[in-house]
Amino acid sequence: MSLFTENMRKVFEKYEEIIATPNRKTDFYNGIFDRWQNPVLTRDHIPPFWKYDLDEQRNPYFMERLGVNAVFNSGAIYLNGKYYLLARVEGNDRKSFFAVAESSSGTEGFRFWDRPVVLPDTEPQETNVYDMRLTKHEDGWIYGIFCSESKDTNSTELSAAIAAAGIVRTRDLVTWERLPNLKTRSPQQRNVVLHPEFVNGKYAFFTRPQDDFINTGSGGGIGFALCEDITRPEIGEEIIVSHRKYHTITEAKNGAGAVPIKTSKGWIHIAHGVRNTAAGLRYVIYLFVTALNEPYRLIAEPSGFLIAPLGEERVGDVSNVVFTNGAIVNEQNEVFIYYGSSDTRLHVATTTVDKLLDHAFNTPPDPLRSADCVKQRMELIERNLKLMNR
Ligand code: BGC
Ligand code: BMA
Repeated sequence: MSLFTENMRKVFEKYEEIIATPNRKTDFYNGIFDRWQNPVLTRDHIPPFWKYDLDEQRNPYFMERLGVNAVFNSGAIYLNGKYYLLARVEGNDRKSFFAVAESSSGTEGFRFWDRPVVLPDTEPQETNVYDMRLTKHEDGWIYGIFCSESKDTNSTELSAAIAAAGIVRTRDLVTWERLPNLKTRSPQQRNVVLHPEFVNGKYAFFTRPQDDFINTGSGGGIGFALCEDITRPEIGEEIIVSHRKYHTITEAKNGAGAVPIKTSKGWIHIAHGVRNTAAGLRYVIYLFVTALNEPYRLIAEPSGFLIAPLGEERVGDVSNVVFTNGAIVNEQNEVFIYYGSSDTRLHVATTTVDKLLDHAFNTPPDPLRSADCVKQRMELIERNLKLMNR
């Protein structure tokens, strides 16, 4: 066997091994959700034929020609009993693209389809695309809303960029129709999510109005706005649903994550909050609930984070980050929250709709000051001490 053939065999073997690796819950416990041992997608899940030239003449050393650096923040959708992830795949060249991976369990065995998604290239100034949210809309389409990033040519700074919300739709995750980017009053838009139902007969978007590419400036908060015509997408005033707050997990910014989950008690939102630290931005995942008939009206926001970076999740290309843009609920009301860690890999946390609602309505809101937080905790401790006969 030639060295080429031998190396190719090894690479394909390792790839199959990775996909076949069973996953199991870790012993992490907080009663709210379970963490799993292995990430569900990593760069090692990328099919070797996306990276290597398999032609021995052209690639005698069996080298990677187009490496993949990371697989992380993924949209998610449940179709015909299968779990689909619309992953953010980042090449060694730092550009991201989208690809569909499929599993029958939701916690393991995710395999990418043979070809990544080829988006219609309708925005000539667009440099990068990432973080797609997949919405199964009541109009019958599956929409993908993603960040469409372009260079800010009005700035002299090389890295200045503009983020807008790109929109595509599909019936099968194979053929994608691209609509114009969303027009909003805010100069920057990231983390836009399409609500799955019409609100007052209109398309409804969760947004994140922002003044600057990184800093929210005077803007910020998770917004909400209506749109008349999705094929000429434009929104007017954005009202704030979940605010940024001083000295909380959302102080620097926050943004919608997974598509809202409909329950008997309201819409569950799984979002992210960011604070700034001496070590850079820290991203955590938090949860809030909005009213069933008024999905823009906050009815519960338990204090603190739901998921924060832990152990190995803390380290990666952009350390101290967990980020979600996709969750799935199956027929058993089990919830699969897919979250990227440190812009490097994708994990799953599992729970149930009932547990998330219990957490949402029975964890008290953040009282915003240490003194009040101690009071809140003392009530819990005193009640428990009585139960413990102390
Ligand atoms: C990166 C994103 C990041 C954003 C803001 C983009 O260029 O690709 O991952 O969220 O900058 O930092
Ligand atoms: C953002 C997101 C994510 C990323 C995070 C941390 O603003 O849009 O893509 O995970 O920053 O880099």
